[in-house]
Amino acid sequence: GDLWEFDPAPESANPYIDPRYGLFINGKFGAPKSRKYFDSINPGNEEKLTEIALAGEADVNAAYEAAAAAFTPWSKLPGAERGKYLYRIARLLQDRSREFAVAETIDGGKPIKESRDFDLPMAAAHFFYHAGWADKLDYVTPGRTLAPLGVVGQVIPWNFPLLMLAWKIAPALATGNTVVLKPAETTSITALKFATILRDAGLPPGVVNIVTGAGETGKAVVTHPLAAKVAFTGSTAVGKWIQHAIAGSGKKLTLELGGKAANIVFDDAPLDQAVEGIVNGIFFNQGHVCCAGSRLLVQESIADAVVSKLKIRLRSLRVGDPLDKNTDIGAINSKQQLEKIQGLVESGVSEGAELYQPSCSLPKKGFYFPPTLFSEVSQSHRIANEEIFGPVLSIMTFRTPSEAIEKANNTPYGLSAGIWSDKGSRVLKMASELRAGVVWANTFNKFDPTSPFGGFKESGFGREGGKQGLLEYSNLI
Ligand code: TXE
Repeated sequence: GDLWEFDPAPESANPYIDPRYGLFINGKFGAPKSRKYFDSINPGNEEKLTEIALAGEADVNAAYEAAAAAFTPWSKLPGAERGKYLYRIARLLQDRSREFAVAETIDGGKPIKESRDFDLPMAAAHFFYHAGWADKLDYVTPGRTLAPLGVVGQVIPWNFPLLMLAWKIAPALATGNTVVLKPAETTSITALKFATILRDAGLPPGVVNIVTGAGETGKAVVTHPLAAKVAFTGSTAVGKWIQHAIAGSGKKLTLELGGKAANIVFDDAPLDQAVEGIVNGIFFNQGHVCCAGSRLLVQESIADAVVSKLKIRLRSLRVGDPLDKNTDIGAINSKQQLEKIQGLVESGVSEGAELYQPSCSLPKKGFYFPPTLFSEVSQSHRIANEEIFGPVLSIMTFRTPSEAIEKANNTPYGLSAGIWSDKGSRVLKMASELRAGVVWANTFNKFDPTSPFGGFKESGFGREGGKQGLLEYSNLI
């Protein structure tokens, strides 16, 4: 830590990771006023990685004051100047992508091939895309322009730590806002490393402030009087709490919450391609994906064939060391999340669904869970209704398209869905009837900064990405 200015730090366990991280406020790292730190561990082997500052209310307040002071000069910069910073940030992320991918994988448990090939390139792509918008805000809605809101408070989850940061920070900066962001407590490292990129990009102090901690710190971020807007991605329970907590405050709010997406496979689908899509839909990132295809709805006539192909495919998935380039399923992010998955899987067995897990040897240390299928699932089972957020697929069948729609929509969530069919007219009709923010056809888990992402119903509201995402950070004038 060349950035460390206060407390003496212990020895580092990893060359990519500082032994202790402070808070990043007003362009500098510093000790929290609370003087408290918490341990961050590697979920792949349960070893301690680093110590992270626990921001209290006074720290969050200092971050907001820095962001408020930075707002006027930042928002008055010509858009092209703001764009230059975003381009620089994007290029620095590309330059350091290997280091960031390794840190993301050690800290969060996701396979290195995913952090290397997905998280890092997508995070850079979000900064490039929004860099291009910064001087074109007059073109978002012809005849009108976008005015920034002020300071935005952002709280993000642990499943795509750096990518969720990019989804939040890039549009906020492009539109001229300043930021106070809190990463999730189990995955703060890449956000803190990102602060060094901001410094290297020469971003003016206070434009982005990173405060770390758990729920109490999150509460202080979302309820702060200086927050003009709150953007949250996380559990539905916390999203609802935030909505109540800031009701009437005048803060703008976007929520991106949980999901229970249906992947719907018709008998005319290209089956092998569908099986790959189903596997990717539920096992990508250990199933820690809000839009994961966690319910498979398969047409009855092909159900046996699809289930047996899936079982064969599952036997070839490699579960284990997240840093191994061949790993398909890495570590579950935390002990708490592992226990949640185990509990829901037990409920599936006790409620009468049929469990399939290929035999695989899991590492002795670390949080691991094998790829899991449940067939004979009924709509009343907990595993058909609750977000498991793990590598567990619940399989149900349908006979007609209308039955598929009814079952797919039979959930309080509405984030995404997938349709597999050779028939274009069927795909279009289904897509118009599915109550989901994203509908994929003959593919799954495809993302792009140009495409707005967000939910229906209890999956939240507001869109991230595309030009709709810019409107969430602006007043249209
Ligand atoms: O989420 P939390 P948890 C779902 C998934 C998972 C479950 C629980 O089903 O199993 O939620 O995960 C911060 N005010 N998703 O408990 O608590 C917290 O510090 C403000 C789906 O980890 O919602 C973290 O930064 N902030 C989801 C962030 O909220 C608060 C991704 C998310 O943590 C807060 C994550 C409060 N009162 C979990 N309490 C998705 N949509 O992808 C906590 N936080």
